[in-house]
Amino acid sequence: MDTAELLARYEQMALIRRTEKAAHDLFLQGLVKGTTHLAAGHEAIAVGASAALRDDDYVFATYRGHHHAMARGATPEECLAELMQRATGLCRAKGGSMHLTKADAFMLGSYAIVGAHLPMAVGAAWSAKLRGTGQLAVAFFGDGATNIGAFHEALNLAAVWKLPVLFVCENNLYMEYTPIADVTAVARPAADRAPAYGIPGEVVDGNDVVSVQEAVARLAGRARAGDGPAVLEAETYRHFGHSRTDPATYRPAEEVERWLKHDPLDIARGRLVEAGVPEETVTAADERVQAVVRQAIDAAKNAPAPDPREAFTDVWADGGAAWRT
Ligand SMILES: Cc1ncc(C[n+]2csc(CCOP(=O)(O)OP(=O)(O)O)c2C)c(N)n1
Repeated sequence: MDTAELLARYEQMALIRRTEKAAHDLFLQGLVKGTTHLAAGHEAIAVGASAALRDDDYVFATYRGHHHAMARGATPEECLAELMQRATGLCRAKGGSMHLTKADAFMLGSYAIVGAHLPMAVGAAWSAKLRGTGQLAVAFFGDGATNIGAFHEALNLAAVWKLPVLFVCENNLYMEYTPIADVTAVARPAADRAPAYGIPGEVVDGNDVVSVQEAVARLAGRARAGDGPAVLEAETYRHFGHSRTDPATYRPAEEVERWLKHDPLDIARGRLVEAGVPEETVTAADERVQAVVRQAIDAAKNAPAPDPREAFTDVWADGGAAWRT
């Protein structure tokens, strides 16, 4: 990856980080209702993977999905406005934090039922294979999803039909509050299960955007060539608690400290400096990001609430005609 590309990845990760921080602050101000599952710490997985995909590849995420929506082109303003239930939100205030969706960029949603979207990604991959479009489907999910039946059903069918689908596990060591290691029979909850279905399972440093991009590019190339699905387990750590109300006191202090030192932004910044990019160039990227997010916060705060007459638009594929009659 050349330095211009790496700088672009850094800037996109920094944009996600700042937007997540803004979401956190806006929640504390009472402007974001419901809850939020922030992806601060997970940025390199979304940014690295997205850079390795085609624009028309399908992406499916979990309720911890702000980073995936943004990696596929959603703006901080659209995301924050959605979290604040504004008419200008990404889903016109009908999705909220847990359901960010950008269908026009083939990002087919964020799902709150753990594991539920893995079979959907398999369906999208099956459709792409039948239509011969060369598209891939990628499902991003947490380590906890690997103990859900849908994970195993999805891997099995994807392998049987040799579908162009990637299963990317964001292993942040914890489910809600439970360490994944306490409830899983194998050390690598996603990668160690893949061989049982005859598909490759790899582990990657999920905080290193370069490693993630390279791994996804390789596995995507393989899947597109007709060699079938793969599992990629990306090791990472969340900077906040599971959701807004969780202070995450169950995590050992030394573990938190170790992972905070292995920050995706620091790693990318280190790579840039090592490659000879001046510190000021990186700082200028940080400043651009700050300005964009500041403007996004203002715009979202000033945006109107949705018109109640739009309550039933964009809800059914047929506009609701069948349901109403
Ligand atoms: C089928 C199902 N069971 C339980 C829950 C409640 N729940 C929400 S998030 C979560 C933890 C999932 O952890 P993981 O898959 O590791 O993802 P992370 O939150 O760490 O990103 C649980 C159990 C749910 N949403 N869906």
